[in-house]
Amino acid sequence: MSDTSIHDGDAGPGPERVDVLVVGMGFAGMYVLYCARQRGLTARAFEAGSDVGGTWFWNRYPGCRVDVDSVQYSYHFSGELAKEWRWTEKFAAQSELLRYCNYVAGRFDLRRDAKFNTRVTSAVFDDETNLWTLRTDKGDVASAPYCIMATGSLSTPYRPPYPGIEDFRGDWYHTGTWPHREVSFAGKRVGIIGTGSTGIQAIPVIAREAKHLTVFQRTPQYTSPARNRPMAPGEQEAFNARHDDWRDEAMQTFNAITDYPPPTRHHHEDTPEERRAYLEGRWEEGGMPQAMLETYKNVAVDEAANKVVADFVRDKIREIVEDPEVAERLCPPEDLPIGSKRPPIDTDYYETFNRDNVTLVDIKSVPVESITADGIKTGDVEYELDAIVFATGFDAMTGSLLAIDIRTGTGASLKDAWSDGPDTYLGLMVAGLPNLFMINGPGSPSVKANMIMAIEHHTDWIMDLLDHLREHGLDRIEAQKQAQDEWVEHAREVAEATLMPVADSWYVGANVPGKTRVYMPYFGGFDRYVKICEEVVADGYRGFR
Ligand code: N01
Repeated sequence: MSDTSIHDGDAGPGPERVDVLVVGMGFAGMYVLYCARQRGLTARAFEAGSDVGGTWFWNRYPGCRVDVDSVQYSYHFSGELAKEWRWTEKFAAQSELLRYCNYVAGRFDLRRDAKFNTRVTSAVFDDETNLWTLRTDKGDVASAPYCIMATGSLSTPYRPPYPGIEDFRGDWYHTGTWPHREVSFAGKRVGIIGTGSTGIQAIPVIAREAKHLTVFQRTPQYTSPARNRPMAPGEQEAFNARHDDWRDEAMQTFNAITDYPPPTRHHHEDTPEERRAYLEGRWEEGGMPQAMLETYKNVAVDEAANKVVADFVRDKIREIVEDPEVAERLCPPEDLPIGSKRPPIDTDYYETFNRDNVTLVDIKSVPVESITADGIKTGDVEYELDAIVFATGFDAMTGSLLAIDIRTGTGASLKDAWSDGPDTYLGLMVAGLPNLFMINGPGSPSVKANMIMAIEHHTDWIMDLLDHLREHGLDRIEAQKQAQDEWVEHAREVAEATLMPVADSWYVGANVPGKTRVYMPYFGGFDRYVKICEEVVADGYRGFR
């Protein structure tokens, strides 16, 4: 325990006592641990997986890769680290991202304060001692004045409860908990349910290996080419040379990503021919962020602008997919604005449906009825399969937090606080739960930004706050209910001014039956959010008690 720590550690038997408890050892938990140490705080992290990596530890499905440029989807707190690491592809594959996480953990000796293979089951705050106590499924008990939830936004897999899964004689997988061993689909008849970002990455890769792939699609998606490629000679060096400036620049953008110039024109300023030529150019260019959403001004808010881009993608589908019936089935419906579900980018997604060994099944009109011993049954048809892949997503943003019994000794609980939706103040704290912080919580830009930049911003902000408390002899901080209500209202207004909440997406919790429908991420922009957080501090931590 360093002499600058907030609380002295307890010697002797009993619960472990540190300054900061951390839940999760993905990108967020690792950075929290690093920062805590830098500030002279002792910390204990728990992680359910057997090692670091979070999302990149669990999601090992075929085709899994990031869709923010690798050089940007990296830690940026250390220029040294940036110089030491070399990405091999524009959009790194899962295995490379996991190697990076391992490198960072080793480089900063982060595993020392983490316990793996251990799931936190409860977090209880004692109002008298001001201590959070975590309990785990392995019997650990650890206490600290502060608890930081680095549990990830997409880390509780969701699988539809189709009857009969226990009868299935083949193998089945969820993409979010993919086995840590080679899975071979060679010579097999595979069925995949789900065509979100995950399915769209996995389908072309599985189709190349399997004897036959049947794709069960509920909602067709808009996707556009990633145009992934190896890093060019000197590209990493050029990025590193501007690393510090890049970071400043990224902080002033909507999604903490640079090098994708924002649109400069409205769609109605161009003739139909000019639009077509311009959108073709963007399609050829490929990449993120927001893919085709950032082509013309106001595509995210204006129905007419949105339709221009959505129609273009529908035309591309009809152009690429040879069978007109299959093409129509792949076209997203007119009432689904492009971008209202998270826009994926792909490699040969639509082209995959030209393969002889791929079948597309519409499960919106005829839903999956059951899993049988031999496959999947929809209506009168049974599809015989040797393996099933569930690419059915996550109980996003709230699932992992609500899986932990989070409460205070006086009866407040996260479950009650969020019974009508995940209200937070700035996505950082929840009124009634003192000294408990979230990284990338609902109500923060999180999934609408470069997640690593958002992680670093949240963590730095929290660490500065802990310094502030220590400097002022304070040991307790809580979000005020009124400030929280105002933030929730602001976030709601921002989202509802756009077309984003229209879709039945995981952003609004619509993928999980019974979940309250609320647009969970903050869609006001990362730059605006960072500014608001700065103003809150300048106003003496406005809205916190
Ligand atoms: O999950 P999803 P995901 N019956 O929820 C279908 C990030 N990510 O794992 O659209 C039948 O988007 C569902 O159908 P519908 C990224 O943020 C990033 O693909 O609800 N079908 C949909 O097709 C992403 O958005 C990267 O009608 C059901 C699919 O399953 C997030 O993770 C890569 C169903 C689920 O799509 C989640 O993506 C991958 C049911 N009961 C993921 N329930 C990169 O960085 C669900 N579906 C590149």
